[in-house]
Amino acid sequence: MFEKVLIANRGEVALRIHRACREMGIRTVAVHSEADANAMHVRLADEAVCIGPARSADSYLNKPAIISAAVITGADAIHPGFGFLSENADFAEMVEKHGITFIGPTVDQMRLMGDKITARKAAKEAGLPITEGSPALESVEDAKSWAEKIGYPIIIKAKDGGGGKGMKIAYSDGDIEEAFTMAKAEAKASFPSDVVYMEKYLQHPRHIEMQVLADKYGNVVHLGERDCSIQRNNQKVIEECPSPALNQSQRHEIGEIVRKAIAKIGYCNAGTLEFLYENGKFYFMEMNTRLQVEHPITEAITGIDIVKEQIRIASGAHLGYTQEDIQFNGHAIECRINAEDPATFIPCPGKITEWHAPGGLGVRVDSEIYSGYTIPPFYDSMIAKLIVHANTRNAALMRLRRALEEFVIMGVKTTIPLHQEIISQPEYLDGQYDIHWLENFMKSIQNKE
Ligand code: MV4
Repeated sequence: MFEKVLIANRGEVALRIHRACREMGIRTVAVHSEADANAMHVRLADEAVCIGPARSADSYLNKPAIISAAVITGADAIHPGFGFLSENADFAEMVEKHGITFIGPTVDQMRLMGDKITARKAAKEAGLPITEGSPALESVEDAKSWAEKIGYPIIIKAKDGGGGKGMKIAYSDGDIEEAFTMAKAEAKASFPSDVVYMEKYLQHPRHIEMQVLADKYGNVVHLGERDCSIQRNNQKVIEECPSPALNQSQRHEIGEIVRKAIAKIGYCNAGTLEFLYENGKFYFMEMNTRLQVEHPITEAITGIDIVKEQIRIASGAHLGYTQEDIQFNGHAIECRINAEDPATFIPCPGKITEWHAPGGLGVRVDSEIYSGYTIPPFYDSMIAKLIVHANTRNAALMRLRRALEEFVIMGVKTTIPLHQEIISQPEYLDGQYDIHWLENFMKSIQNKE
């Protein structure tokens, strides 16, 4: 097992990784920007190294500075968390070249899944259900002929995309030229490559993702699904598991398909397969080769510590259990609490003058915040995750309502009132929502005012 792990991240996930390491008897190295010297995980880590100025590009994305910090402190592994360098294959390659273990899949697996065209090909060959799609599009004419073949509506996406940037929808032949040109221009501005491709566009899907764990010896388990359809601007807002849309046999069916596919691809460590789900069918979208923000709801219903498993797997341990050993207990829901105006989503950094987190049975709060902490304006506005777990979905909803009521955060605006609104809507209570529900709901309340 590793003796010392460097945590290449900030915020609540840095603290989450520190906690896993501590419980495994592993020493921790925090890295931080000049703006994060007072962060909780920096205080708790055994050692801390300042890696640069506030701007992420100068610190949390500064590969040589992070690797130097690992070398200087003698860390034998780096956990990248999520965001920042967590899916950067070049970084993982540099880490490994320095004789340090990257806690994640192999560099080749990261490259395969990072390119959406090769990821789709690998997924299809491994037996995953997928939308009709094209290879790289060469020209407007090429795009038109693929759209004819696939049938409208279609969506054009960037090969290096993900998270929604640069996607353009076309409903007919007349939309193609603009969609193709705009998608390519946005890809060129945002990503290393301006290559784009096309898929059949699904108009009212849910976003359902499957969590997997795989060791280096071909053992694979799935930890069930998470329904992440409650989102806005490609930012998830509330996630839950199990999905209200699936029954036990559908879960088992997609779970086995995913398990076989992951084994065939030879993927190792934790991963998430994102699907769109419409009319009872799954369609593979992309695979995230990292820990996800919403991993705690899966931990709640399975009892498995996903971060510890990532570390164990990276150190060469065997999974040590099979699919039959995984039990799904009850229902879990996560609310992402952001320091934002709940109506406009404009970030609201500043000093937390008062902080009281809810507690009690089945309540987990993952946050770096403490009373008197000042949220810096340079990073993501998520300041806490509230996770509730109970025997049934209804009991989890009641628990979530009371936990949100107990939460006290003073000094900055937060999205807590938005969460309270969402979870009192009949559609949410019935589990009747798709990926567009929240944006439509927000529009409807703005029109009333
Ligand atoms: C789609 C889609 C409909 N059909 N692909 C958005 C993020 C990126 N990962 C892929 N996305 C989508 N791809 C096809 N073929 C709709 C979306 C989409 C979406 C997906 C999941 C969660 C929220 C979303 C919001 C808008 C669009």
